[in-house]
Amino acid sequence: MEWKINTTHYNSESVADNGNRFLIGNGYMGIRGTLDECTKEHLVAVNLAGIYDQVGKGWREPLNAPNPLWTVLVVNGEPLTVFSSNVVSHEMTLNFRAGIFNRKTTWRLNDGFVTLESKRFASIADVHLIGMKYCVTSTFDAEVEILAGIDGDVWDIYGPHYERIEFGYEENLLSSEAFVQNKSDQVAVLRQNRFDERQAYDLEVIYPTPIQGISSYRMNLLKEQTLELTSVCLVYTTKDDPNPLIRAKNHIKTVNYEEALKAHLMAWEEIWSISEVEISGDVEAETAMNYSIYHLNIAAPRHCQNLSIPARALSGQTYKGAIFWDTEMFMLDYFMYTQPEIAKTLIKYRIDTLAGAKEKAKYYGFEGAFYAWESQEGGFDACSDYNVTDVFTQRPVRTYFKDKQLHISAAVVKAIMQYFELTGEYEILFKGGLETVFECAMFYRSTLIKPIIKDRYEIHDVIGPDEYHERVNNNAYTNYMAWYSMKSAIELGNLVKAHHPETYEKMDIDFEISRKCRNLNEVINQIYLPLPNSEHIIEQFDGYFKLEDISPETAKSRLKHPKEYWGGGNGVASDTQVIKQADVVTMLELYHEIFSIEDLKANWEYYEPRTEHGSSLSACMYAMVACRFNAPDKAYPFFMKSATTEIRGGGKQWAGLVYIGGTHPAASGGAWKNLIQGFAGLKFKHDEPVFTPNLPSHWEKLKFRIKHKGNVFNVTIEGEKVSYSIISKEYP
Ligand code: IFM
Repeated sequence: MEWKINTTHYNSESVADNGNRFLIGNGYMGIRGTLDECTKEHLVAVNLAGIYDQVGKGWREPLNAPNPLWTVLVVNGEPLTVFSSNVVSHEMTLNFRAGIFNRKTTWRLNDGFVTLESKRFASIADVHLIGMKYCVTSTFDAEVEILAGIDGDVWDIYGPHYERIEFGYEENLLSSEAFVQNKSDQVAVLRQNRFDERQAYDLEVIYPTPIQGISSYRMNLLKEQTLELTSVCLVYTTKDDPNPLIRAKNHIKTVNYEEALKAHLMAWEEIWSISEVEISGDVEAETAMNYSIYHLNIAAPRHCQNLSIPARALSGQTYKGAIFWDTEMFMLDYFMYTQPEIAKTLIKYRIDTLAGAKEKAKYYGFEGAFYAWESQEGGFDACSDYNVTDVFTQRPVRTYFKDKQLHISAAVVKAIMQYFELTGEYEILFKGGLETVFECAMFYRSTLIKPIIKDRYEIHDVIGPDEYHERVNNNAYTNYMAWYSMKSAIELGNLVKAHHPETYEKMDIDFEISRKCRNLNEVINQIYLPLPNSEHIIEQFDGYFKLEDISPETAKSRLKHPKEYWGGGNGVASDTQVIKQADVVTMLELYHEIFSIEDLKANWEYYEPRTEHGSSLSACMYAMVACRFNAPDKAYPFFMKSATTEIRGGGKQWAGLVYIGGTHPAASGGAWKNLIQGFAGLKFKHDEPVFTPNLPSHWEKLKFRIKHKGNVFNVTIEGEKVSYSIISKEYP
């Protein structure tokens, strides 16, 4: 397969989309796939992980750093950009095996041709570092000027976030220090420019003024010679060091472009040595899947131990750079089975934001921990009470995602349980994991109500994964997840107590909470868990079957405006059985072992035609469940929909004037789940992998690796034949 994507033309309509498709990154930052000469109009962004700001009443969003890659070429006084009318050819490529973005553009001038080739990488080995090489060749003797600087005119959705930016220079080192409005946060960016000294260019340098971070390099370039500029750039923030500029300046003394590139390539090879998948007989699926894995890795935090992956990864400020259930439910498995240390970091983020979740529970009158629907630093819930704007009145619409998606805490429980089950590592439980599970269980306990006329506990007034139906009672997904969370608290508490009684006693867990958790047995046996009816169908929530039964196409035909919101009070889906995304089907995937094949199939067949798949999280759950009832060819189109989400691009980029595009790491993670847990049917039993292969009929062979308790398993599946070997025991 080709480890490259490319485009050979430039047009303004694809700028937003290409920014995502050609994204590079390293978990610390994401750099949108825009060209050297582009500015904020082209949605240039160096998007930073885990550092946020709010301006006035705008949405709180992550910071974009000043852009240290801004470079413009001027030849014989004429600026040459991709927008110039004399472009003869243009190509933009992403090598996603190496995490390298390239561009090559040729212009025709009066005296001949000029070609610019540049490449850049966001080092995955040293996450503060960006490397760039910029080469110019001309077919005639030319006077060349290169403007190379740090662009402080930063693109924001709800900014501007910086009250001022101070620029500086020392020889070939440019610096900028951006000060966040009314806060002590700062972002420091350095750019060190070096020209290849083997060439004689008569270099004249005009250094920048303190209000502008651009150097100008003028030189005479002889025909057929190549001018080569390498830039090493660094980004630090006050999250890394109270004085990020000094830290960056110390760091830059130790780096060199070629060595940095080598380390970056080696780090990517290490990632691929565990992550690469081979699908013989389906090059489209193989390419899309590896490209999806690339996207998961450029978003994965490697530089710290308690950060998570936002719903739009590091592709920009969309969705407020916030963490949703997407991480635990869709992305975690990939990391669990390939780089468990990253899975631990994602979970640690939730453990470390427990205080925020407890505060939220209290605010809404519950006990325990109610995690943020859109979580930022400290567990702050960035979700607005008015997350949608009415297209007709332009007024904000009251939405209930933040207050009613109770299922979010259960995703955290599931992640901790899964991590513990697969690693057997008690340490994470001792260091906050058990307390987090207890607090989530307490939360669900406090959401239970017992109607006087019924002898069971119910959960009312919620939103399930299908966000089009708000404030419903007994959403099957939510009830099962609440039950699971409480059951997990009992089991985990008992386990820790039995195996580590002394540590358990010493743990700083509220005595009353641990007592209540141990006594949850009675409660969980009385929680209402909706069961399949005589036709094997589980009702999504109380009264769902009585709603108007129309198809998503009919709902769509009722729209009076293409961008109208389908859910909420007046939505075209709200009073119908049309759902936004997999809901009952997601629950069935999680608990497929307790349901029959008939149940799985019947619900799939009932709900799929009623699902709009309006979320990129939907298709992979349908693919999973189809594999569970042994219908891989039915699963295949849904798998492909998830796997090709990023490579295909497209999708909605704008809502009115607000940019809503970005990458979809949950779809990538979901596609990986389909491949490994769906088609290959992987499960671990007593530390041994067990497979129930269900490959699509046109696949000849599937090969992949997984890591479990330090062992790396090399797996090959051909038809029903599975073979695997343990190729290394890397970790103790
Ligand atoms: O978490 C999802 C949600 O389920 C549907 N809307 C988008 C969110 C972020 O991906």
